[in-house]
Amino acid sequence: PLTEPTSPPLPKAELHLHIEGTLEPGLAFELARRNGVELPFADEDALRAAYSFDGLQSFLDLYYALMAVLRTADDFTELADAYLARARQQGVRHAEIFFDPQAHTARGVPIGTVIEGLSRALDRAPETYGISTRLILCFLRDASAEEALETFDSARPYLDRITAVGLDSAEVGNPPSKFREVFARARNAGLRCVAHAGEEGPPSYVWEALDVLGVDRVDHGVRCLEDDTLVARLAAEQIPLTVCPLSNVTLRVVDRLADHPLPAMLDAGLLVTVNSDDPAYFGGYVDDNFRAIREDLGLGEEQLRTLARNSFRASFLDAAGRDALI
Ligand code: ES4
Ligand code: ZN
Repeated sequence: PLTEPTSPPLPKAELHLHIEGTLEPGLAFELARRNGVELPFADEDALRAAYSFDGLQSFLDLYYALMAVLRTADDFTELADAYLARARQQGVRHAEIFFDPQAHTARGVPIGTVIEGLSRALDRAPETYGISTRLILCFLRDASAEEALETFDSARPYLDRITAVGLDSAEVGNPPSKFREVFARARNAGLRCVAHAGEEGPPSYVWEALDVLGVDRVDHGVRCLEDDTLVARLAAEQIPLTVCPLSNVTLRVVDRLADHPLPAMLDAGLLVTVNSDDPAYFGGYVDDNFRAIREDLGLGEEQLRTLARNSFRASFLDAAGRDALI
């Protein structure tokens, strides 16, 4: 046959997913209308035409502009529900979901509105979609360390719904060490820690994420390959890396998917997972990433199964929860 027989997507966990990055143009315009927010685009097609990025910052500019339409708890519930419905179709059984409270509080939306709204969708996700979830509160690394501390303190009433803290936004010039104190505070409160590092930033940022922040996982981390000692450390300790292939192509971390270092990372013995990052912006959800790497990197079924199994191993589920899903 000319086409592969279609098989159901592999069951998997998604560990690197910004909920604000799942805002599709259709929902953005619907919420804009409902909330009386003026968007600087005439229609959905004009918005889609703006989805052309030359690096992380050009994407972030649009990402923060579009989330102006998210105002009420219901908006966040709808956003998360739309993601979960699509995730189920992509084989997702467990999702550890980032959110950026500072991107909302800066616009006058209280952190409680964000967390309550998201929680309403996540709480019913096991029954509605067969997906278990965790929430990861991310600090914006291009804001001050002081603001991150204030954000963490404002989240204290909600910590029973937060599994981990993370670090995202503009990487270069904002090393992990800037956030030593807030990560120490989060760990003292019993939270796990992750951080974006080695996406656009150098290997030294991955070292800092490990040694200064004490992260349990590294988000992206693809630039670790520039430092053999770092690769050896990540492999020896089996520290998970949440890699996002279509994101890396869209944001020009790699020139073409065929050049992506994922196969080299697997060969180096790294605990790699495949994720979608900001799927509304980067051309696909998580199984779309799996299908793209199968086609363009020539990965076989065995390697794809390893990547799916890794996603559960790298999750914050306990051993029993993991075993139930693998
Ligand atoms: C992000 Cl791809 C990426 N990198 C860093 N921060 C982010 N926030 C949302 N998507
Ligand atoms: Zn990300």
